[in-house]
Amino acid sequence: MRDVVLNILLDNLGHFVSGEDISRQLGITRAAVWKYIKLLQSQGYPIESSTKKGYCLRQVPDILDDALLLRGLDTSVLGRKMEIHSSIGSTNARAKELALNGAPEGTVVIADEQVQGRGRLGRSWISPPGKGIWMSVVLRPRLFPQQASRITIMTAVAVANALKRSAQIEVGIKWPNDIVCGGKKLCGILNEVHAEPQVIHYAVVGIGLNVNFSQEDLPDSIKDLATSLKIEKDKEFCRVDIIRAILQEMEKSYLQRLNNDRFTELLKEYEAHSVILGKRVRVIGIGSELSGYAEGFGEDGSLILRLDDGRLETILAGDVSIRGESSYV
Ligand code: BT5
Repeated sequence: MRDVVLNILLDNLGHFVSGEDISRQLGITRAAVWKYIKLLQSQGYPIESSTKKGYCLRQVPDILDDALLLRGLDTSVLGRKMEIHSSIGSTNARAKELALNGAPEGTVVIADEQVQGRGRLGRSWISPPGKGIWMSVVLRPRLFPQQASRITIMTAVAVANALKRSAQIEVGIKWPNDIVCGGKKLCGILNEVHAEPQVIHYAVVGIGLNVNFSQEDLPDSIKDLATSLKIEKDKEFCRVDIIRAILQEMEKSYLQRLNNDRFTELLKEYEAHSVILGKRVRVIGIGSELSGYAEGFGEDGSLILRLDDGRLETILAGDVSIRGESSYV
């Protein structure tokens, strides 16, 4: 009932609806309507009430609420089952737990805050409340384990397209798992796969996207390398709009472009966004480092590197980091 009241207010955003209209539509008393209005107000919805005119939702607040998220979400798989937490250790850890227990493909876990947000190789991901999108999606792709990097590629392209559509921002992709803007890291992707030699049981793809951090909000450890939508566009964004766009873009690619010939098309889009293609880069692995020109990307999501002696080396995404010759990109 609370969600229905919210939806009526959203349908009339910026306008008053009388308590009587709402009570008639829902078949509940005006006192009951008032109870839901008070509940919504206490949850952060800026609802104005007037004895004469009724109730008016002034604007859509930046609240992670499934009723808001599901409004206009036209996916058939991704986000059809959703868990939203105000605070959690890591959404990837939670999504893996759900996947192991048989959660359906497309299950999404979102948190306002992560207290143990994770990057790759045990690195940590800074995820304070209200500042970003910390989200994980359970997938059950029909891919061979050695093609698992395709999931990261698909997700990076989806995030880039979604940001263009919902935040009017052009971003670049830094292989294997970063989305960058102005040479700084805006978003990181963590793709964790549970597989046997021939089959992927599930993949959990985590997206950490900095949204409403101002420069002063960034902790010292990342202030020189990270950016946010707010820093880049000089305004705050409503996270649900961006989450919705990401899920829609991801689903399109996931269902149509991951397995078949159309992956080549996806790879072309990925290359068009790449900030390292044709550039000289350093590939830093565990205990090793290689330099060369980023010449292209393979069908399995690998990086093809032209070494100084002319040989081509194929680098799997796994556990490597990329740096420009003297900087992050
Ligand atoms: C990544 O790792 O870039 C993957 C990050 C994935 C985070 C999401 S949030 C939802 C889901 N749940 C999780 O627990 N994780 C996923 P990596 O390439 O290893 O980069 C990690 C490095 O990025 C750190 O060592 C820092 O230097 C930097 N970093 C940490 N927090 C950051 C932030 N908020 N913005 C930009 N850079 C950050």
